[in-house]
Amino acid sequence: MSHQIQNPIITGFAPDPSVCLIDGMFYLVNSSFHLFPGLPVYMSKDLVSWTHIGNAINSRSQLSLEGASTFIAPWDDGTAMVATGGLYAPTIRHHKNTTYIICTNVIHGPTNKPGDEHSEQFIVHTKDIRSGNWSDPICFSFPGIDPSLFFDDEDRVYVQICKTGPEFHIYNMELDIKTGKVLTEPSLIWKGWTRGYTEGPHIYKKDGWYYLLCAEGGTFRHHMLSMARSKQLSGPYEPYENNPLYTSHGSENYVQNTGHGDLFQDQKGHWWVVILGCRIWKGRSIMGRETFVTRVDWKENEWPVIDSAALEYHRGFSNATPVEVNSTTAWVYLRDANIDRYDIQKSTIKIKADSVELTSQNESASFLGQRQRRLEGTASVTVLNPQAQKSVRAGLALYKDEHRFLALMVNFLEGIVVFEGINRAKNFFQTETQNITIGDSLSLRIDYTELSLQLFFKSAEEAWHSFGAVDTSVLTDFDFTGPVIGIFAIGADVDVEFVNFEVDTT
Ligand code: 6LW
Repeated sequence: MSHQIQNPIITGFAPDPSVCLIDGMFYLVNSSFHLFPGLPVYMSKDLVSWTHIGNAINSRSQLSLEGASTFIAPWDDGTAMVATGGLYAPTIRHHKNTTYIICTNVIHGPTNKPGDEHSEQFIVHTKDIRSGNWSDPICFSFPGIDPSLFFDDEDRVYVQICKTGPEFHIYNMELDIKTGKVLTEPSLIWKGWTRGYTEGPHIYKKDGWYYLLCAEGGTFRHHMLSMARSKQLSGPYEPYENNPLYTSHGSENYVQNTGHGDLFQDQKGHWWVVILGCRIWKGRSIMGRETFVTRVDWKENEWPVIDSAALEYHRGFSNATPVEVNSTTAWVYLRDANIDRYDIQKSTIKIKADSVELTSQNESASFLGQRQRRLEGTASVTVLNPQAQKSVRAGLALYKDEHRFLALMVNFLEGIVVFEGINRAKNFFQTETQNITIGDSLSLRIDYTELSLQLFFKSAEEAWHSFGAVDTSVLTDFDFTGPVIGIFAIGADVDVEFVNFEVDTT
């Protein structure tokens, strides 16, 4: 199987992957932060072609993403980390006809500053993962992120989790999975190998050993996978003498920041790992954190060996194809969007505008998007003139969060097209305006490559006018999310009609 692998297997905004095998099919889940629906679930029979089959958080009643705002934490070297709240690293496991996803909702507090956040741990489950129907969350408290589930031979369930705060160490506790009651005092099982940001724990039982896989070093340049093992679930865990198990740190590889991963077996019992990584070229990483897979050689009583070849290819070598999406699973909204304000038909989408701006931290702007899946492509849409004598700005945006987006929009009442680019983490603010011939519609287009975005607009019957270009480095940061391309409507309470919204056309 491995020679067919084209990495990344899930392109664009696909961090913190976790996989399980159910009846011969692989199912994979990623973090989704501030996007609703949350926790996208992908399916594959061969690890090569993947389909986005649904989202484990798909009903407004399951949980609130109101705290999924983003803060910017400046670093000493003048750069900054951009941290978005919401749905962090999930783990998917299948046990006795039920599939479980355990995850953390990170809720940023009113000041939206580092330290003013708390975590809610939750588990959702389904007996039929293909149906897309998931339970309401079963919640429990623990000040941490990246929970994982381990079912032992007697059907007892243990959670491994990274305790946040100053620590970032791995704790273990027994849980009643039906009620969310924590049955044992959480106990520290591993501080990690480098003792810096030990997170993303998963336990695997093999040859009488409990192997504990972790991510370390933080999710950026120093990211890595490390491992420890013990004869008992509760420890003590002895670190692997050749840690890290894998890192791209220090290499010149195209795929960098590799870490946070999950080991799994295929139908024949061969081992694999899914791992997070970023494609970085000329200092730009336009897709954010994505999901890669590679073979693992794991001999009896030994430590796993990660086959790095599939992760260490040159730019342009891999023909990674975007996941297949269907018309219902691909759409995303921001946080607690009121989805009654959107009417999605085949080629026409109506969005009710309101006053919430794209810069809003907790409320949800009227925005409907899809994850950017291709490194190069075109996004376009035609906005129909609402004819109401009310001020509305409507258009196309490449959006990462409330501090970072590039928006191309039309205001028919004022007869202008406006480009607004913002990245507060880089002190980048750009606004440009041009007059248009007011007609029944205006078309907007963004052509993107790894290096730049070219902006265009046109009135009906006219040719495309260039509205300049933006360097993609503007939206490359030390961040958690990835690019979403969407349409939005801001202003008076008016229905805005969009025709032929397309993303990633080539
Ligand atoms: C996640 C942590 C990480 O919780 O980044 O890459 C954090 N690893 O494990 C946010 O996705």
